[in-house]
Amino acid sequence: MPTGNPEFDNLRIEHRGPVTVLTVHRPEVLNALNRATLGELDRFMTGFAADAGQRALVLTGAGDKSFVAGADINELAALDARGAEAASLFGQRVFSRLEGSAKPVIAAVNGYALGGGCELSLACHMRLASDNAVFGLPEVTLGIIPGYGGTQRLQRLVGLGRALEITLSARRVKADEAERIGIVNRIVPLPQLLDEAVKLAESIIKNGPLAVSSAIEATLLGADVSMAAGLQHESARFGLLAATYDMHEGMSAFLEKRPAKFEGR
Ligand code: CO8
Repeated sequence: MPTGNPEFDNLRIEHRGPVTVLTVHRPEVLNALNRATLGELDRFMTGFAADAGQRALVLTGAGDKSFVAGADINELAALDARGAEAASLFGQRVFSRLEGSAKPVIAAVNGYALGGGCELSLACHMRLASDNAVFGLPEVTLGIIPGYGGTQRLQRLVGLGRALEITLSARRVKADEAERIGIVNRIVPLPQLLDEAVKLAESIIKNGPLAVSSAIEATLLGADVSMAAGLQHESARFGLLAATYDMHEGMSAFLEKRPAKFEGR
């Protein structure tokens, strides 16, 4: 069970061995993200990155109806131009910390992932969705645009035309369509969602941690740079990994027909 943590009002943390399950917990507003919650997420990421015992993150929302129903509209309604830009930049920075995590980050989308909630899921490395999950970017219905990276990340997953259609029409995308067009990796029945996300995390972290973090970094870089630059980075990383204990351990273990014991060095 996720437990309260005196450090955080709106986040619940559960450690399942080396996998952290982080639950956004504002059920009275379907887990909408206010400034305080974003600040907590920012602080959480600092601790998570530094905690060598925690190797992967699963992110979900409290309850069985909503992952995160967006930025908190009560706060958005009070923003002026300067405050809105600052709020957008702050949220982008926090979400980029998730995306930039050297440890895998998996969204377990358990219902509504709308606006900032959809953008939060897009900043995760992978997305599993429950069968009742609903994605969408309804910002234009409020006279704004996605401000937490949605205009950039959705198109990278589904392509320009689909991203524009979803953003401009503000229509809701149910789980089956989200899977078909590549927003989510897999649909899982709601009662099994969290266990499946943790299992996926476990299947990743049994591999060499330096290799996993390098693969995350090289793959994400590839979304932003030319093929030539991406390939060059891949080779450089490949070279660095060849100098690690873990590479020798991984290869030796294969040749000796035993499981590898990676040490992250
Ligand atoms: N913000 C604040 N409160 C919310 C939010 C939200 N995003 N979503 C739901 N709530 C509240 C409701 O107001 C309601 O409160 P109350 O009980 O006091 O009336 C409670 O949660 C339960 O919600 P509903 O009664 O509406 O539940 P329904 O099952 O009828 O509907 C929906 C669920 C469809 C999810 C509906 O609540 C809804 O449409 N919510 C808003 C979704 C939305 O528009 N999200 C996008 C917000 S804009 C955004 O995210 C911008 C991100 C970028 C910002 C960058 C700069 C800061």
